[in-house]
Amino acid sequence: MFSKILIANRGEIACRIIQTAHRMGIRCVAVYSDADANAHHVAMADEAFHIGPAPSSESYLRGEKIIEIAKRSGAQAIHPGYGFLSENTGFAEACEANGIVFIGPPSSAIAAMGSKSAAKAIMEKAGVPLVPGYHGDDQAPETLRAEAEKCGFPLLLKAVAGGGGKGMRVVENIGEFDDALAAAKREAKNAFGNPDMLIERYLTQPRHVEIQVFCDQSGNGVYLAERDCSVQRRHQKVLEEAPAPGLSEDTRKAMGEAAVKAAQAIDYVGAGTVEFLYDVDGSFFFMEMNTRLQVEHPVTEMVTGQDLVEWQLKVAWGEPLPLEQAQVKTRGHALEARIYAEDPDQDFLPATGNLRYLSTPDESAHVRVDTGVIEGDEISIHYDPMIAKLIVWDETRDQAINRMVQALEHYRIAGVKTNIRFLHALADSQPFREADLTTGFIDSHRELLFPKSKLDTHKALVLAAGFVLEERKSADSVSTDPWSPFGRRNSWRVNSEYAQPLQLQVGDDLHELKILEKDDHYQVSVDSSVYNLTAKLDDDSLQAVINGHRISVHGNLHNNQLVLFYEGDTFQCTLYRESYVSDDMAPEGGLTAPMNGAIVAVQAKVGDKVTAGQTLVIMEAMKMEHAIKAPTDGVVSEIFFNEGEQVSEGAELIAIEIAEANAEQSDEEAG
Ligand code: MV4
Repeated sequence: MFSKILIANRGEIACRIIQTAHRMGIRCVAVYSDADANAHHVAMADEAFHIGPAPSSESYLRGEKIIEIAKRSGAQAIHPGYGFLSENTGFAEACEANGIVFIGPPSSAIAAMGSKSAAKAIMEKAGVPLVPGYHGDDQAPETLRAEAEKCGFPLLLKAVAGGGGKGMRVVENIGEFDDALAAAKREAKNAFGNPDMLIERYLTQPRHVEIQVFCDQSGNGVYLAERDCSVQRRHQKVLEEAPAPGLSEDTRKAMGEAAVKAAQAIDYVGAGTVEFLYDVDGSFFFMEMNTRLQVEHPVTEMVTGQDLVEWQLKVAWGEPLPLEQAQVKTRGHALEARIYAEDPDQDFLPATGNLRYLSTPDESAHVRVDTGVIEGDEISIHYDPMIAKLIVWDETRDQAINRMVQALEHYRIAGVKTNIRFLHALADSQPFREADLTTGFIDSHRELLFPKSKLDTHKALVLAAGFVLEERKSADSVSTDPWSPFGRRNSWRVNSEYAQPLQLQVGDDLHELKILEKDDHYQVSVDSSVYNLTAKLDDDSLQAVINGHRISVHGNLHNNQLVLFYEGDTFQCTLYRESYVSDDMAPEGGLTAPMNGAIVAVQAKVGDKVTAGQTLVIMEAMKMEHAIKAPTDGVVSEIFFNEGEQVSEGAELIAIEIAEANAEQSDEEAG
């Protein structure tokens, strides 16, 4: 077996490969860009080499540099993961030429699947079912038109050089054909530099079912069950599962055998995936073959009990396949959800930012988390916005869905927008539970997938108040720093005579809460409603009872931003608190800091005329902003602190000459 390999990738897949390699006693060399110097895959590897700036084209796509590092470090093989160099014939060839094993198929097999029409010709010869249509070289418009009529409508024009859903056009009838063909050719020429088209009968409600295949270097091949990846959005997979619901044993076997034939037709070696369109009537047709380990391979691992990276390493080393076809068994059902940094409410715009709070579900025989990030990591613009893959397993599909729903509720992220809520709604939806799967799933069920919040606003606000009050209490009791704002109890302490104001902003709405502390509970008023609240915070977990209803939420308070997590949903608000400078605290004509804290903003300058109640200074203390307001009308005569400075409770912030004095003074001057 190899003793040292290089992983030419980053993120979760690099980590996943290192994990198996280490379990097998193989040393791992990582490579990293500027953006990944502190990445988890680098920390996990036995050694790592810097390869360039953040953009992939200057780092993870630099094949020659990576091969040079493999040689320099003594790595005998390169695992390309998925994406980047994984399906690059030139890179596979360069590895071969430099005496380094490319952990993947021979470059000729990658090349054979590069063109759609060539791939179809190979598959046709091997007896793999194809969607009826035309994939010939004669691209004369008359020929294509005649083939279209033979094929029937609706039909699909596909760019020979296209892939992943790019360069496709549906044609409903012969009257549309000539214009559609001309437009499709123009698009294909622009996008791929090749205008050639193939014609296929258009399946209106297909499912995406793919077969995991494996071949060794002696030409043996097996299939490891199938995956249903029908739930996609713009040709991006969202949820994947194994096995495919409702597939008959006969179809499974026929599809598996067709996939192995497809792989053997191109002298395949290693892990590959043959994608099929599966039609409602049980028929299936070759779509394309992916010549790499795929993102969704874990669902296959969960149902077969096999480690596909281990298989890849064994096959690349020259060992035979670990199992024969008859020994490949599946058990139960697995689902994978891809957790992305994106905003479902803004048409899934990719999101960036710092993962300032990250809490993942506990891993077990039922729950697996494949990720390459930890709390505090940055999700940057440079790479794929996938944060993690959440994989669950159980005996039945229904139980697996319950596991997924629960695990998504235990996946909590603050600092970066994610699709977790969307995934939760999707997995928990009736049509998904009923396995009503087609490639149009997300578009057909939009109304279910963007649900209303599970918490009503009042309840959420009361929970937010409970979280803030309890967090402050625990901070009080642990603080030993005399300068810590939490060490000073008097200014924030809620007491029975004094209704503590708390301002929470949710979106554009500012809510004013009043909190009274009673012997064993709080009374929280929101608008004209009053709620009895008891709350107990343990780390990030809040147990609250609101008017006799016990609710458990998790939360994260960062500066004055609070995020609460509840049943897969998040609730966000910003905390503000009015200062309560009372007459006895404020020296005559001036105002003082009500607590230890920092000056965030000074909103007046010397000589300004101010009116009572006008905000003059904003302080930040105890993770909240406090508006310090003028106690009287007057003129600012002196400002004692600048923005950014720390002040102690009681320190004078601003001196104000009160209005009457000012008026007298002017009179004198005038007189
Ligand atoms: C099709 C099809 C219907 N009929 N071919 C999209 C990606 C590309 N690899 C093939 N695709 C399709 N080919 C025929 N003859 C529908 C799709 C398709 C699709 C396929 C799999 C998963 C999601 C999809 C979403 C839209 C369209």
